[in-house]
Amino acid sequence: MRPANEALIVIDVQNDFCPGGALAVTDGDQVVAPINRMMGDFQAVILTQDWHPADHASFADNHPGRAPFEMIELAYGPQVLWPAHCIQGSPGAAFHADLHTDRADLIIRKGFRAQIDSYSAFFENDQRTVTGLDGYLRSRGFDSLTMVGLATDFCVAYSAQDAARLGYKVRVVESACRAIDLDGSLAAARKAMTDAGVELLDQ
Ligand code: VGL
Ligand code: ZN
Repeated sequence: MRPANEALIVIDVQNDFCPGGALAVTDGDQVVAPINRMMGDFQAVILTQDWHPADHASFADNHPGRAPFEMIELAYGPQVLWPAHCIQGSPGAAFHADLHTDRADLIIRKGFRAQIDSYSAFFENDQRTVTGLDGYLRSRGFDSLTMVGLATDFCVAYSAQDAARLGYKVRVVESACRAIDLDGSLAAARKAMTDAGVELLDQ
């Protein structure tokens, strides 16, 4: 068992990011078994859940004439347009059925404001709006975080970098993550995480 200052943060292991989902990550479902095993080693488990309203500004459908994976400019800067995914209350937004969600102390939802996307579990994409996770973790005394889940190069990478900037010791276990890998985004995310002081581990 790992010490009491360490928490496992499980990012977005939801149906829409798994094979057959609206924004399927290749082999996304392969993270479930290793994550379930890792849960047994940690005293605290926190899940994040991407949770968008249907009119979310990150959905290509809400920008006539635009297609998924194009870039647009929103009030806070550049934003990738995604296929509609993880719509609040939909089956795609539910956790993968085999994920041991009963182990979670906290489920934190993100991306619920129509005008702001939120890759990170700490700050939305405007880099100012907080989710509240930092306060929760600090008040429970966690200073060391292990991150796993989907997708390596978006929500995991943004969460890991924000956590490192906030002063946490951060590890990402890559064997329990899978990437979208859009135009080299995985290589860029790995470099950005390493530069931010995040430790990348195989297992
Ligand atoms: C994610 C794109 C859009 C993720 C969420 O979980 O990595 N990526 N929404
Ligand atoms: Zn999303």
